Amino acid sequence: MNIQWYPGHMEKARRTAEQNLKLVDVVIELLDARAPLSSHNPVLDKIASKKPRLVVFNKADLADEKLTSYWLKKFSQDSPALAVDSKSRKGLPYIPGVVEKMARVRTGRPVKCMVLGIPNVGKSLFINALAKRKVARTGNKPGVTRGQQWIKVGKKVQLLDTPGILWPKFEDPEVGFRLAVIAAIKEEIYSVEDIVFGLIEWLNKYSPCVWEKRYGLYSSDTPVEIMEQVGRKRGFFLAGGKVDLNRAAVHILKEFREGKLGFFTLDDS
Ligand SMILES: Nc1nc2c(ncn2[C@@H]2O[C@H](COP(=O)(O)OP(=O)(O)O)[C@@H](O)[C@H]2O)c(=O)[nH]1
Ligand SMILES: [Mg+2]
Repeated sequence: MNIQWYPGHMEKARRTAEQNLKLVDVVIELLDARAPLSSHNPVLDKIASKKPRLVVFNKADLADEKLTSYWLKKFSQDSPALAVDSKSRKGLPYIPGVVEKMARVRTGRPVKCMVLGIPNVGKSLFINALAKRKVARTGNKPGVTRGQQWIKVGKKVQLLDTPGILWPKFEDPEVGFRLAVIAAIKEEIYSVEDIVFGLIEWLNKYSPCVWEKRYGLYSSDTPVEIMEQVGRKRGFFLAGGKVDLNRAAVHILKEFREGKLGFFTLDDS
């Protein structure tokens, strides 16, 4: 599986982000708690190396708690790092205080922060949840935020929402796979069946009991057999009576992303 996605609008977004960096005191890098290593954009280390950086693991509600603690410890060796769930606002109240301290602005003007992260990591929801109103547009498809806008969080902090940015080449194919699983890559770029094939193999290795727990399957089988059994259980049939494997794959991926199979972190220690 070799997934690559770096369309022109992303290169443009990277250039804009690089220019706007001059205006900000702190960079808030939003990572996906389910893949904190794979969702880190190496380009940031080049364009934002001089700015204080706060690392925020978003979607912590969907990740493996133990691995979240493990990765937070690792990341906090380089910069402050914390985990949040923007949906329930868990962890968010700490953010303004942390960025104020990091910025050390003495003139009383608001601290300016830029929120950067891969597509669909939750930048817009994170900002809306912090601002406690719907100012940034959100969506469950990568590529919803196109322009840039400053948003006030209380009197002391201002945030800049940005479009998601990936990087020109995923050196490790596993990174492309993990980013596809967490929905950071546009669907048209990959085959859902291929991704789910890999996901089933991964789950068979790390948590083989999910199939029994969620779908009542009692034997551990090959990915195609599992897709087929899930399709049968859910009644996904093609004309002629064969199981609709594509529909089964789409269903499994959707349920995994919603946390219905459990809470997992794809980047292991
Ligand atoms: N479960 C969960 N879902 C989240 C969280 N943050 C964002 N989302 C969802 O992730 C999707 C993408 O969010 P959005 O803010 O548009 O991402 P952006 O592309 O980075 O701006 C939306 O469906 C959000 O509801 C979170 O902390 N937990
Ligand atoms: Mg957005």
